[in-house]
Amino acid sequence: MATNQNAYGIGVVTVIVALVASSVFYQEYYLPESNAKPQVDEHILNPTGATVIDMIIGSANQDQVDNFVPKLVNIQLGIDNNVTWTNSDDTAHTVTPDHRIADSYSGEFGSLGVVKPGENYEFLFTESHEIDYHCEPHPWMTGKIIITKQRF
Ligand SMILES: [Cu+2]
Repeated sequence: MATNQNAYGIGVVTVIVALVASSVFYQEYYLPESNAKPQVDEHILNPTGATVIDMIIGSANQDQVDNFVPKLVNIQLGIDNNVTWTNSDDTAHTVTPDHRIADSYSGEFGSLGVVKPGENYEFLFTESHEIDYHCEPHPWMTGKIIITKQRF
């Protein structure tokens, strides 16, 4: 009888140890991979370079050809995916996507209000996107950015 109880006790302890071990494994190794919060590569969070798109003087004038300069920008994650729009004009502008777009790390893309003269709008892209955007008060001001993964 005593032997049977000991064997039973060892069985229970074994099950408990197995449960604790699998729970530790789950929390330490499994959860970080499956978490909904995006895990972004360090080199994407801290790219080597930066991209600047200038809203040049005279951008509010419909007859002026250039406004967002450069108008088309190709961006690679880990290189120049931190983008700043500078307003060098004497009029307030916006950076507004033609269609709503959100980066799963940085959130909704687009300036919340206007970017006043001398002010900036900055956004860190962490995923591939192709974005057509414009200025809300001056819809003839348009630009495009294409963000792609780095090719090794
Ligand atoms: Cu504008």
